Amino acid sequence: MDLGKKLREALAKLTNRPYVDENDVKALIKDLQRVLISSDVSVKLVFELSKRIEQKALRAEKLQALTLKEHVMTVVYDELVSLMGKTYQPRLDKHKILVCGLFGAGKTTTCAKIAHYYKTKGLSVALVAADIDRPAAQEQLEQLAKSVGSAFYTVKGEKNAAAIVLDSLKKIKEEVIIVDSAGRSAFDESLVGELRSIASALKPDENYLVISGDMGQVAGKQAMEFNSAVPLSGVIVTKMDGSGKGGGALSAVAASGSKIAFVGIGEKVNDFEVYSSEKFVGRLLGVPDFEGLMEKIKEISQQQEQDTQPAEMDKLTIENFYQQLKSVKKLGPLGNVFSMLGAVDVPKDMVQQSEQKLGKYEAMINSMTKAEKKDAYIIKASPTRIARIAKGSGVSEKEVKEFLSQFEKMEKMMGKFKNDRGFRKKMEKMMSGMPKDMKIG
Ligand SMILES: Nc1nc2c(ncn2[C@@H]2O[C@H](COP(=O)(O)OP(=O)(O)OP(=O)(O)O)[C@@H](O)[C@H]2O)c(=O)[nH]1
Ligand SMILES: [Mg+2]
Repeated sequence: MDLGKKLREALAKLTNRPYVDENDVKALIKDLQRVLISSDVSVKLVFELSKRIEQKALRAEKLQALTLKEHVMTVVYDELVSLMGKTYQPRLDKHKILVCGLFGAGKTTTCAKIAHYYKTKGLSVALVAADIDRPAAQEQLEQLAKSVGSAFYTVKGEKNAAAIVLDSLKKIKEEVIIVDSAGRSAFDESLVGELRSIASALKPDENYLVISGDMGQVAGKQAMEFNSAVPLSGVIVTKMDGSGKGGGALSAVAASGSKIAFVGIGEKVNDFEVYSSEKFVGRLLGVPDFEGLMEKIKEISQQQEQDTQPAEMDKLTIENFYQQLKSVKKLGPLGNVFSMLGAVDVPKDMVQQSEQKLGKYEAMINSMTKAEKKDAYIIKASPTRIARIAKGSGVSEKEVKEFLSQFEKMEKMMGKFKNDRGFRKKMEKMMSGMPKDMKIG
């Protein structure tokens, strides 16, 4: 999604820096504003969001163990999550659902998607075609019902939607009942009248409004209009796969006070998800489990603060490099770590190569003696040591040499930070340099 790429680029500017200060945070906020407004998030919401980010990021107490950078990332994440609404919990018992919306929003497709969702949860499902405007609409739903394996009900030729519902209710034995209704080109009295009469026949437990994500912030106004006519229990935002305005639609619906229940992310029946703002924002930022990752970073840095006496870090040795290597591994798949560190959209094969490389580093280090781990130069000076380590770790001698020269580079980088600003900051610098340094040259 476009919004995601732009957001990741904006955050990368921040995360690529070894340290961040107030100006960096302000620049980030400007970038965020531009990105969000271009995705049709309302200016008012963006303005409120930036004010809160600025306040929290620069003024509020940050958690002890977090650097300013991590703190800012967390604040941005939290604020985006609350901008994009809450996480929905669909009921999993016997119930009746009414699906409404304007022309072409994706109602009929969505009915089939909901049916499929409940089938996979082990419930029996009935689809009811109450779109009386076009015979083709009933056939479309009938086909879809077949493909998801759910029951199908309608009354062919009946021109009263409520009558179709009443007739179907008499026959239906299934646990979840989903009623598809007719759209209109605009929200008007005739639509309201029809929906009210369907609702009084069906007495729905859930009333979902379907809105296409490409409506952008207009989705908020539409949700309010429908909600005042037939109280909604949630909004389903479709076509999130194809729209650069999906973020605008979600934030506007959330701001209108409606819940976002599900999102449609494609044309197929399983291109459908229960809505989770955490998941949505995590994906936008390229870190699916953002909270988990932050949590781990925090734990590791706390641990390291306890473990490391600054004196030990005056010199980088293979031994303490190995400790750091292990810390990086604890953060989880490298792809996630890269995006956290601001290496935006690193190609998959490069992530894989780096994973392999880390694995090889580890094997090589495991084949080194204690003395070698303390002083890498004794390896460099001795072809027999190089040969032994290569053999012991199953890599080529060339790879051992490459590792040593890589190590030397890192050592130099560390030297620049001699006048200690704390171990964690050094490590951070090293880690943010890592994706580049690990390119296989
Ligand atoms: N890419 C994408 N296409 C979707 C999604 N949901 C629905 N569509 C497509 O949107 C078009 C309209 O979908 P329908 O389900 O027929 O919409 P509707 O609201 O029932 O339309 P009317 O009954 O004519 O008002 C179809 O081509 C669907 O395949 C989605 O989440 N992603
Ligand atoms: Mg339809």
